[in-house]
Amino acid sequence: MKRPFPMAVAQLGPIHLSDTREAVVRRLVELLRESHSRGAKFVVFPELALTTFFPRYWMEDQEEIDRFFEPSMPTAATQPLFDQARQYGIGFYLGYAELTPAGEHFNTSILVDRRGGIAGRYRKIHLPGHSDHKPQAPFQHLEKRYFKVGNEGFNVWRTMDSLIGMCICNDRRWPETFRVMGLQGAEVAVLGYNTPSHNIHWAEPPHLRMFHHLLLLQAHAHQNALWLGAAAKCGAEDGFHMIGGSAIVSPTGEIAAQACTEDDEVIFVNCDLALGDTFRQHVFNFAMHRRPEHYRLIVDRVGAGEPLTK
Ligand code: CDV
Repeated sequence: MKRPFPMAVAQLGPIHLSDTREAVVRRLVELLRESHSRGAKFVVFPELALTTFFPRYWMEDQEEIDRFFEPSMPTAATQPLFDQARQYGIGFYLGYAELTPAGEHFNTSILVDRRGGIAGRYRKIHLPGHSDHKPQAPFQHLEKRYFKVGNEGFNVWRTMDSLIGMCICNDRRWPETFRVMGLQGAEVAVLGYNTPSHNIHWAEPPHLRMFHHLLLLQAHAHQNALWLGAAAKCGAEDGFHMIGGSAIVSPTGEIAAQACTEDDEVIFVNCDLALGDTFRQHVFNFAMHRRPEHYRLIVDRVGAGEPLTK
């Protein structure tokens, strides 16, 4: 029997330094309206969806840095998004920069249920980039400077008739992100990303950014038998270009929908969660086929200082 999970991914085009939160939220509400008109019951927005990708800028003044952070959620500026989503009966994933009451800074995402309640929170674990100033580089990637490493793990939430896991951007490059979700029975994994087209650390051919992005989504979705929704913020923000390629990937590993612009764009799939059940019962039946005790043998040999090569 089919188990429909109608999911939209709402890609964002550039957000410039001069754009206000209010203007950005109006764009998010418009994307929500289009998702609703296409039948979506859940929408995935990007990482740091309320501001420009500010880790590209070196800043020293903490007040200046904190202007990119949200001290609570919803804020006055984001309330219209929560209100409209509740009216439509749509849940969503939203990425933003979180400033806690204790003064900690995280790169965070939340799951908001169809009644407008916050059902889950994730704080980014795999922070990329550097913490020092690289004045010779064309731009900075200062996530290690502006954020603390997430301290709440990779969880899966039972909400909106599904089991949903969250991660953020660079987390999608690591197999353990999705395996930890898969081991908890995740049926859907969602993520937002800001992926600069150019690598400031080495002369990576630019086409590899999109190739690896899609390769990873497809492999993780299939190996963990889940639907995956990935939303980009993309295009040139004040001249700094980031890839698009927002996608919805099926547990078969196939791309069911993919954005074709670098602008605000909605893609939609009426995902059938039962398709994931099929893979979980057969090829990716973890209890039946996984042999962690054999991986343990290797870990023990490393611990005992034994050479691993024969
Ligand atoms: N925002 C990110 O986490 N970006 C990384 C870049 C730096 C490689 C990414 O994985 O897309």
